Amino acid sequence: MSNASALSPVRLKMQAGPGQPEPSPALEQLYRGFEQELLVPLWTEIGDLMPPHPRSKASPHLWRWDRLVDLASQAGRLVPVGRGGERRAIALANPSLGGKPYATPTLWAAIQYLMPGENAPEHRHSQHAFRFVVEGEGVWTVVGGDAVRMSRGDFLPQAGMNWHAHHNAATEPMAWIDGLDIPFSYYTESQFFEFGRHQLSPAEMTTPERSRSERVWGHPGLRPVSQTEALPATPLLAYRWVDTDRALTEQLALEDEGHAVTLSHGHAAVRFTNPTSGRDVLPTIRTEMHRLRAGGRTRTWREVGSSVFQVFEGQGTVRVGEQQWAVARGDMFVVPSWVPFCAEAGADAALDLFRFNDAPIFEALHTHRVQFDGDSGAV
Ligand code: 1HN
Repeated sequence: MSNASALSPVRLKMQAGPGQPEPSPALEQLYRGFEQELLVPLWTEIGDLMPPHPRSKASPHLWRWDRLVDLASQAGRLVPVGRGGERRAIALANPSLGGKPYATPTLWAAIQYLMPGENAPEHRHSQHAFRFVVEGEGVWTVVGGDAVRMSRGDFLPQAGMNWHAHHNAATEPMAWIDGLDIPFSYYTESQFFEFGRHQLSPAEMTTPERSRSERVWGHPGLRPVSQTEALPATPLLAYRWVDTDRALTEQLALEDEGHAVTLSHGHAAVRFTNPTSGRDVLPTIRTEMHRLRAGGRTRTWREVGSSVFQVFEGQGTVRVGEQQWAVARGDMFVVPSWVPFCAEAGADAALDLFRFNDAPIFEALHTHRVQFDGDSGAV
């Protein structure tokens, strides 16, 4: 028995406290019996298993863009990209998640770097993904044979099981960020991965201004009458900065004219959506662009699920729980589940924030909640 107990991963401690029995030799023996048979009584665990509200294991944390780019460019010189490693992608590891490459318990976030002329080989996987470009241009991502240009401010979703490769057709290196639901897929043991072809065809290596997907789907409010199905993920492979920027600019201009569609005063926001359904672009990931006027601020809120932000432009201050950071272009930070968040633009310039989160997962499970400061916490 002592041998089996020594090998058991279950470790139970007699504890004093409410709901706990009095320690005694008989209780000690009972607990060793539980350990041996791999049993865990609820009364020792309930506080951790069922807290009154989410208590994230993840920490608020900030990564500075200049450090990310500096290390990624060193990797560009030292580490080849090709079959096996697949991508020169360097993940943000939340300091409280055991050194795993997880920005949050559900989300992967990385900087990816491609040198001039380099190709990241074709593959596909069940994880849903997107790219967001905070600076630079010159890389085309080829999704299902459709070459899609990537430029500053563009958002490029890429749903699970689509073949994809990237190539840098320019003379400069390029960096961008990747977001994927890798940790969620990992915990739920739902991943599939396949290698693709070693080389794309010459037709796929072209560099068109507009992808086929944009020519079909990239017309506001218009869909081809032949395409009536509501797809689970967006078929539009690029959401261009010119459109996102105009939508935010118009919201703030309308506010000035007395027709407010802003989230709160001075805080415009848009969500990237699937044109076949009006829903989120990906089944597991929500993506948005927020703009605060110079001197403006968001309300303070918290919500179920975790977010990753990247500063697209401007300067300001963000607060995540007890942490407060002055932020600038490219900086990335994490807001864990149910931790209060607010942001404030600097006095002289607007602040644009790209954010992604896992809200579609919780909405599908009917467990998503948002609470604004001063509200009671409506579901
Ligand atoms: C992946 O395929 C990409 O295609 C980026 O750019 C990051 C991280 C893990 C697994 C696959 C990409 C990835 C990835």
